[in-house]
Amino acid sequence: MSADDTIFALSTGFVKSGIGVIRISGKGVKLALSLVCDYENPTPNYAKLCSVKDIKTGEIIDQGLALYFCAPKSYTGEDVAELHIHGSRAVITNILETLSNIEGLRPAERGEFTKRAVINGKMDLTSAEGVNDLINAQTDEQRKQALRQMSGELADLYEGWQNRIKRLLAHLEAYIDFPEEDIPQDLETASTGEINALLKEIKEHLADNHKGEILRQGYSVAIIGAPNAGKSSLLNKLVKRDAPIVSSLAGTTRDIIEVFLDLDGFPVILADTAGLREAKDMVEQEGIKRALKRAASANLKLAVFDGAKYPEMDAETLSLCDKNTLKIINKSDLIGNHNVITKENDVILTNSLTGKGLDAVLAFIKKRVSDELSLRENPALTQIRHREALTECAAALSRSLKAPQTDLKAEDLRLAARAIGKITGQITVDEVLDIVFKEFCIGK
Ligand SMILES: Nc1nc2c(ncn2[C@@H]2O[C@H](COP(=O)(O)OP(=O)(O)OP(=O)(O)O)[C@@H](O)[C@H]2O)c(=O)[nH]1
Ligand SMILES: [Mg+2]
Repeated sequence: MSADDTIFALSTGFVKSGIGVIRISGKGVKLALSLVCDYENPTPNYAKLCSVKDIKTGEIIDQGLALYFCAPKSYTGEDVAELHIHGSRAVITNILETLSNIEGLRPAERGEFTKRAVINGKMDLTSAEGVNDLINAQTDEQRKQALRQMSGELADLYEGWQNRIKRLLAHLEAYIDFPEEDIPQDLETASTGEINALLKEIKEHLADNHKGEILRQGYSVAIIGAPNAGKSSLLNKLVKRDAPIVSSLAGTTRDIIEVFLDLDGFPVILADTAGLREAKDMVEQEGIKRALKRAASANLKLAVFDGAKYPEMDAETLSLCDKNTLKIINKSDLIGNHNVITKENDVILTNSLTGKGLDAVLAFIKKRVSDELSLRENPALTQIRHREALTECAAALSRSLKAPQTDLKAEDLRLAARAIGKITGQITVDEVLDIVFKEFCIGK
């Protein structure tokens, strides 16, 4: 597998569709166009109607448009061609097969087009991640975040910090070259001030409650409570379909049942869980273990209590309630004459048979999610690897403040700049590239 190979792949989905796009990138693009489409000396950025043929038999497979982009003015920075053909399995399979018969051409790996774009300096690594997030965006807020990242907002922020560190380093290095000279006091003070300013900005960026990562992965809401409280009924009513089974038997739900919701553009993963109790049955015990685990990792818990038992409230469920919990008393039709104190947003009464009270539950979730995840001026970090590298950068900056000698201070600043380089891809460790691009689809 070499970076010199010419790669090709279907860039659109492998489903029956009006048009399918096959992309080719590398030195062999012109050869491929001449062999497969009889298209010699292709004109850059121009679409030409061609017959696409099997290079072995000469049989015409399909007719379509061939586009040519001349290096370096292409997505990958190499010569690129796109064949816009009919999106049938037969056409696509035949064309991919005939391309693989051309010497020097091979099928692309996951994300290999974008990886080449990064290697050829067309985009940085965070923008490449933005491309992948944009492809995977299910909601509008995810799309906006991905687009900002793809357009380079995160790269600009990080490169800005890196340039400031490099500037400090340059000043220090000037003095290291003249070891007999002490660093003048004003340079020392200025560099301490700038390092503290950088540290403040980086720490603020890190202390974002994982907003960008949650928006990317989905906001997790767990429905918990005693058996038969009506958790599954509540979920079904909230998502307006029959997802989990509902029954009057206590202990119906065992596994975690997840349903994806797009709430005003925010991605929410709503999870129904097994009812909490002392279970004897092994399967139920496992289900409860999973329920507790999900409750612990969820961004928000909906604690459902059985209104038929009110004012008694399940003790185990109560013990799991914290500031990230909305208490719901379900079966409000069976509460009777008890006067429930609902105070503002503290408790919501619902009836999962009629749907009464569920608008208030949805409104509560929407407000929480949008308060927690709304994008601000600065782009949010979206990947754990950004967090790790920035933490490393901040640690190096803190060390540099305490370093007893100029050369040690400079070394720490060098490490701080390097940590940021890992995020943007200036320091391309193969391992990092592999981690980033294995998440991509083939053809991108
Ligand atoms: N009267 C009344 N019955 C309800 C209400 N919500 C659910 N039920 C009934 O309560 C029973 C239990 O409902 P489920 O939704 O299966 O309860 P669950 O909490 O998921 O139970 P487990 O899966 O066993 O933990 C079913 O017979 C529902 O029809 C409600 O608001 N009012
Ligand atoms: Mg259930």
